[in-house]
Amino acid sequence: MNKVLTALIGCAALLAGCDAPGGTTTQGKTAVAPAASAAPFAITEIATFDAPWAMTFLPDGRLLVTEKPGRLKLVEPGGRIADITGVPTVEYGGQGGLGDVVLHPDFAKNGIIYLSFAEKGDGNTSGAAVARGVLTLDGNGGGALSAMTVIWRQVPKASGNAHFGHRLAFGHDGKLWISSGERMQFDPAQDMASNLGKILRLNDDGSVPADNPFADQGGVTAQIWSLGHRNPLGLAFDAQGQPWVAEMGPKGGDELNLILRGRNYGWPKVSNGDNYDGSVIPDHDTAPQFEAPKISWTPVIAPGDLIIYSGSEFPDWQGNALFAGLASHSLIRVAFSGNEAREVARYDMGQRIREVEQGPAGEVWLLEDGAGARLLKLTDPSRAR
Ligand SMILES: [Ca+2]
Ligand SMILES: [Ca+2]
Repeated sequence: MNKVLTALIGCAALLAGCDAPGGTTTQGKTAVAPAASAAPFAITEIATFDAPWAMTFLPDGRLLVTEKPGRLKLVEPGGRIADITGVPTVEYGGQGGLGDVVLHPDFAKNGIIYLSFAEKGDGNTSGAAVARGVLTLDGNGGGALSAMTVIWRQVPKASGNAHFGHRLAFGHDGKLWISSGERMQFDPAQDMASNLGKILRLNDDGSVPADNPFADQGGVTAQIWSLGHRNPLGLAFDAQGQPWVAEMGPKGGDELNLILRGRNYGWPKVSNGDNYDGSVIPDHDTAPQFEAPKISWTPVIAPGDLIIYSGSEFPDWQGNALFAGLASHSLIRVAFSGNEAREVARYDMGQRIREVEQGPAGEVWLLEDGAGARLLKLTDPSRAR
């Protein structure tokens, strides 16, 4: 369709100023939603999908897009869509289904890709799993997966269909990092015999690196890099290789966390939000033994994804974090000063935003959420092309 929707809003039309530092601070910890910032980008609609969850770029500039019901799509930059066959069977429902897709760091040589998904267990249980296999493109615009093998599973599986997490990213260390949600079970996030509510670090084949903080304890404990997480849906590495995680809070208290080796981030013992039934969860400042978020948001932004931008299309954004905002219908930009972070812009996208990705030329790509969700490309309208 390639309809260009120029989304430039004159700064003068905004009472609250353009790109102003957002998030006035309340009680020294809670960022309040700032006024929407003027969007410095043009928006091009590329294609639409049924409940897309994630995307990643191939070296040739094409995109892989997952759809939660269990489909993997190959997308040309112009919008043509074809199917990739051989996707594992997924348990679709609620927040569960096909999740993330990432490439092996040596994909150009080995063709290996990774998928995360909700997997059915005994009775009415399910759990996140990660499989890897080889993607073969067929020359007709489509392709197939082969030798798909599950290399990781959540332990234990749980009932319900919430808080899988299951965001994947390769670190600068060449390791596969997985964000594992606590399945809305709360206490497993503090249980070292479970890998729920944790950030995990694995070798590319799913084995445990010998230098993990709890490697000598064996079992799933050895997979753990950090604990005390709720539903971490964004996972990205900064230029120094440090992992950052965006985490859905309960009623209030969405978090941006700098992930440090072996640390405990406190869920469900502390949160700057509270339970949905109104019962109080002590705030982070009452329990300094737990790592506090670098930003917490109340009202929530509902972060679905996170990247750290390094492109040339938007030079002013280099080194910034970009968040896909679900309930906030926004793209949120966060700037760093050392290891401190603050929201600097919030762009109203008018829809739930599920996923954000940086394109090959530094353009920013977004996936909306749900039925009929659009794939959008954001570019700088002032640049000649
Ligand atoms: Ca992605
Ligand atoms: Ca609280």
